[in-house]
Amino acid sequence: MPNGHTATSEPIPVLDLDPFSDAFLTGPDPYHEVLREAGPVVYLERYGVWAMARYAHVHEALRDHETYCSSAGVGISDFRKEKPWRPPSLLLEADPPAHDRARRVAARALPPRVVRELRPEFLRRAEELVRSLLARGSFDAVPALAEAYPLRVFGDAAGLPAEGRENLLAYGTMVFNVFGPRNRVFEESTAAAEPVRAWIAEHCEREALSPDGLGARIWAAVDTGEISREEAALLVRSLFSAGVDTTVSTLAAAVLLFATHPRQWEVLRTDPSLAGNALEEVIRYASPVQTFFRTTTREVEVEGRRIPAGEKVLLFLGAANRDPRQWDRAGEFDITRRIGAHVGFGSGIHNCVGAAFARVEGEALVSVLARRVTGWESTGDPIPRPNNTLRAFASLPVRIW
Ligand code: PQP
Repeated sequence: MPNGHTATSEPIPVLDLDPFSDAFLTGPDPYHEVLREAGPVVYLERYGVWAMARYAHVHEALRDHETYCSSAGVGISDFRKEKPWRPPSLLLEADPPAHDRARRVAARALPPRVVRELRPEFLRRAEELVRSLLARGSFDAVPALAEAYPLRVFGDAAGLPAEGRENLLAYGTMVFNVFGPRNRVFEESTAAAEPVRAWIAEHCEREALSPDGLGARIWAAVDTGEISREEAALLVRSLFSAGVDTTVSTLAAAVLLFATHPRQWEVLRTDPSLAGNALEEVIRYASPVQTFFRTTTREVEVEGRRIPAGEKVLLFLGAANRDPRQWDRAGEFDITRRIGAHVGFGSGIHNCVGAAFARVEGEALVSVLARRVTGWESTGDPIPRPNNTLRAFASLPVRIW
């Protein structure tokens, strides 16, 4: 339990808020404000975890990996007390020095040159997709755009066969739900992904991957003796866990924002070179990855509030990215703003290793949309899809012209 009032420690508000309830997950923004305004640190009594929602403290915790470690898991489950549901990720659920070796191998699979060289292919696929969507006029942007494009371009880049790659969706949805508590979405997505787990495991193997893709680039580190075969398969698993649901959520958020901010669309259409900044603003504003946990390795003080050692701390990236202490008009979607260092891709040693890939992938599609699509409208209610980590959508009916 948090400290009460003592001479050396500020009180920490105890909240009964459930950040994994359907209400919170499908409409987090007002709750984020409550969390930010409650104080630098709060205690969530329902789960027995601590939480931070202001930019400065989330940013500081992300950068202080020695105090706020990842090896006890970056979900609510404490790997020191509970058996992980799968062998821990060598990247995400690791601390230095083990983390750094895996990170080097992953980073080498996605160097700037490789990402740059993928852009023409991303643009071709984006053109192809947008042409077919314009011909349809009305469609559900979740399957038809937000899922279709990453499955195609990420699946191809990773080196996956066309057949079965949609399995990445159910797998990713489970991965991101399992960072949360055992609630309905945890249980349902775990059951839904059960039938695809064997396919995922098989496609982490070298023989299942094309010899020129990102998966093969990870496997190449086995030949140099840097990693074992088991480690290569686990790193490819990271690629599959991370590569699709994140960008699907980002593109769904982009569609909803464009459809509901016609003046912003007009600005982008007039100057498609703003596509990169527009995508960045979508990521700041929507924070497709909403939260991650860390675990304290020592007692730590945050503005005079004490968090004991060995505690789970929930970092609200999404709340931090709209902290009015950090941005003017933080709650406004403005594709022309100077965005600066949002934490949508994390920060510090665990910052997103796929960020450059995701940015080029997203920017290619947004720039093609900007050049081809005159306008958007919602033709039905957006249907959120509650997920314990992602801001996600089940359905976004739209019309484009
Ligand atoms: C947001 C790694 C990264 C990427 C893994 C894993 C899972 C998810 C993510 C989250 N991730 N962007 O399993 O190693």
